[in-house]
Amino acid sequence: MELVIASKDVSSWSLRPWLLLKQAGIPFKETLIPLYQPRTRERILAYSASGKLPLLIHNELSIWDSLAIAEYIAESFPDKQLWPEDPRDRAYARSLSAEMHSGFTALRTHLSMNVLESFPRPELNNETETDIRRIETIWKDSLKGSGGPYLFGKRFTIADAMYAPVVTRFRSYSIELTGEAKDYADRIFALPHLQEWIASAKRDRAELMKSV
Ligand SMILES: N[C@@H](CCC(=O)N[C@@H](CS)C(=O)NCC(=O)O)C(=O)O
Repeated sequence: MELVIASKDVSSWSLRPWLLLKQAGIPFKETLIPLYQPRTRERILAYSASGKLPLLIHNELSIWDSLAIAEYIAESFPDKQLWPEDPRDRAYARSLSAEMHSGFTALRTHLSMNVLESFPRPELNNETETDIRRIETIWKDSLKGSGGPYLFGKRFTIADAMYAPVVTRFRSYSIELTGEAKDYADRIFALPHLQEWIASAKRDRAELMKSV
């Protein structure tokens, strides 16, 4: 299994399936294509006609788009239970994941991911504030229903992977959370695999600086 990803500092879409595979303990080869370089587009197109990453290669099959990749991993490794077992919880987890995938445009625009940067809380428009509150509510409701520590209970699921980049965004932009949502964000941020991603982003940036 090979996962082709973009720059770890800013590619939130790459982080999602990468973290999912790591948390599930599924071995994979990682291929990194740095963004914003002269040959970036050409290199991505060599893997994906969509011109976007991440992309997963497995048994000569290419799967692109983070959510499609997550679904493929879940189907390929049913024993890992990457969606909740209960059909109602599963439907809810899929809804939350789809909402992250297709929504939160204001948050994605105004609080773009950069795991290596941190800023004082910026002034935000109403749409972004609404996105933040909605995510806080989603986390609190899910944790209340499941008992945590993850959104759907004891196992890290695709829903947790889909929201993991938001955890880093809230930290980068000093967005205060309360109660269970804060504890959840702290727990996800402390995951050794997320810390591994951030450390690797640091090394990649240092390498890139050396080469310019
Ligand atoms: N909906 C896609 C979005 C993928 C995406 O936008 N990827 C960015 C990196 S985070 C990319 O490949 N950008 C390269 C470009 O636009 O040239 C997914 O979920 O995978």
